[in-house]
Amino acid sequence: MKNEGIEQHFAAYSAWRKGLANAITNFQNWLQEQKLGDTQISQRLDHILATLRDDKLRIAFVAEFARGKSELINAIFFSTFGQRILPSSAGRTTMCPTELMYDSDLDPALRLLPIETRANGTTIAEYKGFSDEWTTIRLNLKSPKKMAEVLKHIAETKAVDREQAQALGLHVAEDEAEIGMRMTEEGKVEIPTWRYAVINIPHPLLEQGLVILDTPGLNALGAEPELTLNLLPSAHAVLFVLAADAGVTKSDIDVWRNHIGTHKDGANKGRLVVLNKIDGLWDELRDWDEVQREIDRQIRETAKHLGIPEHNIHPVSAQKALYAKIKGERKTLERSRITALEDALGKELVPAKRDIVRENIQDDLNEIIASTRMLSTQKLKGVREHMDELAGLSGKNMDVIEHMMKKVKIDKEVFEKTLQRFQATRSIFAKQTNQLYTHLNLKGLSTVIAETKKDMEISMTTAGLKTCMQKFFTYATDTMGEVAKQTQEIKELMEGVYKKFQQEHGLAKVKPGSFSVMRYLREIKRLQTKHEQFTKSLSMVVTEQKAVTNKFFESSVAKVRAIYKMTNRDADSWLRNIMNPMEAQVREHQIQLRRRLESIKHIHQASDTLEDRLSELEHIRQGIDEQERDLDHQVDAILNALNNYETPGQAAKKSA
Ligand SMILES: Nc1nc2c(ncn2[C@@H]2O[C@H](COP(=O)(O)OP(=O)(O)OP(=O)(O)O)[C@@H](O)[C@H]2O)c(=O)[nH]1
Ligand SMILES: [Mg+2]
Repeated sequence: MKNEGIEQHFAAYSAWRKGLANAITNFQNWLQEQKLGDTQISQRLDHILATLRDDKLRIAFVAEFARGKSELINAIFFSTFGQRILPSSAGRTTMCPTELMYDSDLDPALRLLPIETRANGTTIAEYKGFSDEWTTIRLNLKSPKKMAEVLKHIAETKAVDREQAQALGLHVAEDEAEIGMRMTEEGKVEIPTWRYAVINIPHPLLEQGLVILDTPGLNALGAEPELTLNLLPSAHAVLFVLAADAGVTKSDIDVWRNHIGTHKDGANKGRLVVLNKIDGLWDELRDWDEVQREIDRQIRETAKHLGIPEHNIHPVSAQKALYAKIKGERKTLERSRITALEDALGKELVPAKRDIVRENIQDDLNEIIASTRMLSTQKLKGVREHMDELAGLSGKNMDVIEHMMKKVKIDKEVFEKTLQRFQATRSIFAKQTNQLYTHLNLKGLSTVIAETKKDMEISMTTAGLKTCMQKFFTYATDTMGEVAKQTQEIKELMEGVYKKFQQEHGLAKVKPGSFSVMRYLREIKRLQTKHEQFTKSLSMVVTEQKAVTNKFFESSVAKVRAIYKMTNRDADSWLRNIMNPMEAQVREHQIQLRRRLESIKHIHQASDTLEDRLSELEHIRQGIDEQERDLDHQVDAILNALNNYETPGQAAKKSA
């Protein structure tokens, strides 16, 4: 039995991506045929195509232990294996965050990152680039039984000394009520053997870019800050799982508050609450309606506890759903109510993701289209003016023609002077650009990071640590302020140049776009807030200082570095875009001036008749007209592909 809910949404999304990629490829080919594009535009289109191709969609399962996260993943995605694939059992099972994805360049395998890698402050993301650090175990796709056996490694733990656990930045719980690693009877501490697991496994949805993240319960959630600070916030959907038999406990509320959270501003998109294990309420002695009323009552309670609308809570039985899918029992499948959850997931996840992708490429596409349009408009204008000029010469004597020739020559000279000044501006532009990159220098950032680390290591008090961390965030925020100032200066400089070309030489109006640092600032602010919450929740004793320092570097510092990298990249493309349309226009204007001068010269020397020249120009004009019509078609095709989207429901209605 297939999980039609999500698969259909995903298929619609894939079709959209494919349609858009086709339209863009056609456009790219057409530009080349028409000799309209340049390498700049071609590279940008390649970049858009790569975005569409490598697009990942992340969905995370989060809850206290034993609520049935792993079972739910088995039921929704992996029933086709005919058995339970991810380990799922009573008590704590999944011990490390587990990512399920598919990369066809790699063998199907389970890759495990040892817990000891936590000691040196290197992030999981960084380790992903070093395959030697991981233990890799091949998966035998022909035998689901053997596969399930291999995947049991995810549940492995080991007993170590208290000092060892603390050196890894793991908090040891002193009693049952406290969050942290448990003590064994022998006075040792039980810790996960692995820090992170990646399962590379072929599956229709994973092949299309879906990435599933299974997480361990509360203890391990808090232990890996990268998870809470980066992986969960960047997930396109998060499923929070509760169990009907446990109700909403204090630790459930903790997970909800600290790791998923309710945003007052309605930014709860893609956050779904699942009430699992409703089969516990099925009772042969009660009639079905009564069972439903009991489920409804639990939903009401849960909604009240979490402060969310009732319709956001999805009651299911993961276990019965898995069973029903494997055995093909339609009745049980219906009762498990899994299909409704899958549909809701598809509806939440896919359109939200599509919007993100669309937003990311829309501006770029629009700019490319606009600059292509502008160039062809300018060409047309040039030819028309040229034709008018020549038509005006009809029946005029040699003096007039000579006068005209002089005038065009002067035009050309003035333009060349402006060009020279433009070249001079380029050196100012280069200087300002250098300044911009100095602010964003990664080496400079590394120095600040090293200083912060040193300060934190010698800091004796909690307040001292906090000051160091604050200082670091202030540095990052200030940098963005400088970047904003510098880019504004560059923009003003270019605006001046543009205006000159426009006023003196009739070039098309180009308005250089601004560079906004808003999103980087917001991201830094978000990290800072998250981190402050995180440090507040810690009862800081001296032994934990190293852990706090490590956590800070693993998560926030690594992320700030990533923000710098992103800003650098975005600044690169902004700078290119600010120069590019101007340069294309200047080139075109130069060609036109040369052509005008040439025409008049020929007529003056009587080596060409006016009629010949005019009919030649008419021919050129028709060519541009045709090109513009083609361009309209190309643009229509792209915009249609970009904006038209058929949800599975609409598609079904149409074919009915
Ligand atoms: N009755 C019933 N039991 C379920 C259901 N879903 C899961 N379980 C059981 O609940 C226990 C915990 O399930 P897991 O899938 O391991 O839970 P988890 O949330 O992944 O837990 P951790 O990996 O420890 O964080 C297992 O014994 C499952 O068989 C369900 O829908 N109904
Ligand atoms: Mg689990």
